[in-house]
Amino acid sequence: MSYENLKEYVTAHGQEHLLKYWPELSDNEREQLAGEIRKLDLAETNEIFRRANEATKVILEKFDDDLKPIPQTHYESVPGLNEEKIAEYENIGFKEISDGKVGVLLLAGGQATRLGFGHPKGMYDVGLPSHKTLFQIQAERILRVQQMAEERTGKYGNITWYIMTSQHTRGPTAKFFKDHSYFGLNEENIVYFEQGTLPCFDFDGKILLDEKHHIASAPDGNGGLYRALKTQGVLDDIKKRGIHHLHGHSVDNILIKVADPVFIGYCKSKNADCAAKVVQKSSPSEPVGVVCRVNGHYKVVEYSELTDEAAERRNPDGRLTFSAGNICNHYFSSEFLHKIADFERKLKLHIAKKKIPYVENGVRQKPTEPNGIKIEKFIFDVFEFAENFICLEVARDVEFSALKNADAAKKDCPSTARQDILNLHRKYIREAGGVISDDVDVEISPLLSYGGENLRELVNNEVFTISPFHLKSMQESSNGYHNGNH
Ligand code: UD2
Repeated sequence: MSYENLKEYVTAHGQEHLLKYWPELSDNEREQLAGEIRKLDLAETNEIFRRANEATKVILEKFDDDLKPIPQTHYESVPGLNEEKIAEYENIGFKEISDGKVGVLLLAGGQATRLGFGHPKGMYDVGLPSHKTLFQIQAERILRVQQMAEERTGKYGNITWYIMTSQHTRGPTAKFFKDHSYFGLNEENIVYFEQGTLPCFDFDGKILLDEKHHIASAPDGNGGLYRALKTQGVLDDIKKRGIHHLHGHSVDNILIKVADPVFIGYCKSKNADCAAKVVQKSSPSEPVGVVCRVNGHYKVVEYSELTDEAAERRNPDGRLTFSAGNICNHYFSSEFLHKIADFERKLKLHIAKKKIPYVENGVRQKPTEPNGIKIEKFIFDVFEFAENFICLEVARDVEFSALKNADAAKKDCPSTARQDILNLHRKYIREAGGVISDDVDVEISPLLSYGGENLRELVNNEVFTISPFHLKSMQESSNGYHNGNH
């Protein structure tokens, strides 16, 4: 595209300011800027701004009459299920794993801004005795669950790990995995893909320049998953490998049961196309979104959208009526993901007002107040397109502890993540007959135990006194990484 064509193109879409500094740019800089502009479909970009802006203009209506909890027929709770039922789901899940029909979609494109860590969040070490990072813990859970499935079914199957990165996290993530020999996983079963970006705008819809020759942009939110699956060839890969079930979750939940056979088995047995794991809200005012039905459609309703009456409403058994707290832990059938790809352009857009560096009078400014907007898509906004959406409630102390903030916040931070996993492991040790007091910290390697199994022989009647202590698998004690692949 010549300069004239470029100028015509941006002018036709009201974005001519993007070329304001053109005369001052070097050839390389001109090439970069022209490339970035060419990559944008400006008609679509302007439409995205319009749609996102429209969504915020709608007066925040409190849902009330239209709001219903998830019907009992579509909701089960792991703490409320008997052992036989859990074993039944688990066996179904193990069979799917052994048949190679299970994949994991890891959402690892976030920038970890609140945590204040300059690297992908999965590289974070919360200070466990082993100093394993979130990525390593998750990799080892995959290894262990593959092994358990083989023990149960007599057949070995691989889980494919699809890791969604963003422009900032792709390089360091791939390098980290390589530098750590893929934590014992087979490199072929790890597939990185990159989510897209959206330009940042001022409040009037003008695209901001981050530098004279560079457009300000940000990842398109974890709902960018659906477009990326299509554009990056992941849907084709899922088809090629014959994967039927995808477990999608955030990178920052240290207790995540990766590729959970119980969840997979539950979803398969109910023929679900989309599902969410939820935890019970701890109190009516806890600021989490709840999964519920609005006008017959499944949705996550933000706490700010609930009236106080709805937030405090209780069932006859005393439980909160709207208690299904969303934890970014989802199931998708591969068919559903293929279907969504066709209408992901209709996904709701969310606006966040942010302080976005911009260029003024040729100088890059770092604003102290929000000066523009970032637009994001959310992973859960596809619930309403599901034909058979179901929920599985899980115990918070067993399955959910998110790492969001630095320790100063005292909440959802490295200290709480570390304490939550150590508390859970103390519980597992006690359940297996071990003796451990609350001031003794023992970390159980995921290579040894995925969810408290496999411990009795090792810990029954053992008194734990050394703290901190790392209880490892045999292979781990004898060598570096255990390679669980065949
Ligand atoms: C997410 C959920 C929220 C609740 C909470 C629990 C969404 C939209 N919100 O909120 O309902 O369940 O988690 O912990 O799911 N990510 C990307 N690309 C992006 C942005 C985020 O991959 O552009 C990843 C991020 O790396 C993380 C996950 O998505 O693994 C959740 O993102 P977040 O931490 O920004 O979401 P949060 O805590 O606001």
